[in-house]
Amino acid sequence: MPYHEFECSKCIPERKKHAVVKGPGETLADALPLGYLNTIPGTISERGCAYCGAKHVIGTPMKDVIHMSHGPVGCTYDTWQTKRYISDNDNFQLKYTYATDMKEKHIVFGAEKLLKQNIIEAFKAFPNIKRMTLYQTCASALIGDDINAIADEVMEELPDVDIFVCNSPGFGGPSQSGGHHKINIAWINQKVGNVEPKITSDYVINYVGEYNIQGDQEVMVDYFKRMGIQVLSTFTGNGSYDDLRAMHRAHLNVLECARSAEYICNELRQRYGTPRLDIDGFGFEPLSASLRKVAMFFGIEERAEAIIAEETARWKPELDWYKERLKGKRVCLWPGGSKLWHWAHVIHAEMGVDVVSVYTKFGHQGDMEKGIARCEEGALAIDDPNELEGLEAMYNLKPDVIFTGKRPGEVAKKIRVPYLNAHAYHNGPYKGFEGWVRFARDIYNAIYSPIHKLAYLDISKDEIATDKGFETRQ
Ligand code: CFM
Repeated sequence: MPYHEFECSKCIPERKKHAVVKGPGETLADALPLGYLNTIPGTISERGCAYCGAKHVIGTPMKDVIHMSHGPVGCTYDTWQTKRYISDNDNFQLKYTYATDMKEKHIVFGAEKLLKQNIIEAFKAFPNIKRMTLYQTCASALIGDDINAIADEVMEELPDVDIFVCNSPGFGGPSQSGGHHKINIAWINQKVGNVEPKITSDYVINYVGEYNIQGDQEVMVDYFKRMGIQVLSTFTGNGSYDDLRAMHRAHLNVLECARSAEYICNELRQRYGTPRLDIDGFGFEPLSASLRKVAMFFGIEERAEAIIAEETARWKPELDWYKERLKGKRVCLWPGGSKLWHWAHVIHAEMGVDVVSVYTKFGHQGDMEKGIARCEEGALAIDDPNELEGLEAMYNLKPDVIFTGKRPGEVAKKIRVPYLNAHAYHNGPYKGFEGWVRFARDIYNAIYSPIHKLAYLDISKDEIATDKGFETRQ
């Protein structure tokens, strides 16, 4: 499997081993792109930082919590702008964002007083909310503010509140993935085991590594409920702080995104003996297999079969309608982490598209290994690409659509490549049987939308767009 050298990155020799082309009959052992390394200075990586991974990916989907960043106000920006992890409490966690707003003078004189004042002010402003997560940022970590001590002080003064402290400043890992790890471990160390839940079923799970993007969690929890399973907590989409303190009482951890949340599952297994079962909510076959696996664990197979039969009968004809029209379309599958392997094979098998490239911004080599194993021969696999590499790949591969985030997505639009939001989705949820059809519909609309014709229209000329292309106005 030859490494692929980008023309635009010839001047950055460190990039040489970060991309490969999947050759015919080659084994993954021949060459895997390097991965999960420190970002190379000068490549203008599009990764997030370890604070972002901890707070914006895993912390803030928790719904009944004030999420406070101790740092400059800009660090909270993502909360409002780019995330779509909705919740059934009127999206409290998405509506507000909190920062201590550190300035230069705090760097000189310290910001612990400022932090305490902010915490108390936030609890006063929202008297119904008694839980808080507190995040270290680069600025407050560098000056050595002791946020644990302040949290303890406040909890002593206000006995009805509970505060979780996350020490994952931006520089604390090669990418957001380092932050995932830190918050997983911090949560189990500080909070799990502190609350005793009410058990209402013989079958009790934690649903882990699921962030309720546009309602994914609600779709999946509905299946579990129909099977008679109690979902004790969701780590963390639409999840409740106190439910997540009771994770130790589940019989099984059902793990969706292994990239971001396998750490807590592994710890729960070690400390409490709870088994981990990896599942996949994307795609009819993987989802059916997942429901079967969960059911098999509890010996309730017939309940899973009933749901699979009902949902497949309802949604499969629609999926096939889209598959017919998407066959052979060329796709670049360019998400952040685990979606390259969650999606690569199943979109080919169930929607007929060909995956001509996979990339991951912060995945580990194991993620890349799975992604490459599941995409088409000849596909280009890239670790932590920069904008110019992405552009070069699109010019060479000429995809019909790319699945990626909104920043690279805007770049794609500029060269008239349709893009679909792989992170926050367009019209999600994408999980579940219905969700998978929604995904297919979004792909179909992205590729066939007449808007692309208009995008090519040069309004300085006297042209109109028609079904057959462009014609001169009469
Ligand atoms: Fe897991 Fe995620 Fe992902 Fe991820 Fe993410 Fe995300 Fe993603 Mo954006 S936890 S690794 S850090 S599936 S936020 S919900 S879409 S890059 S592929």
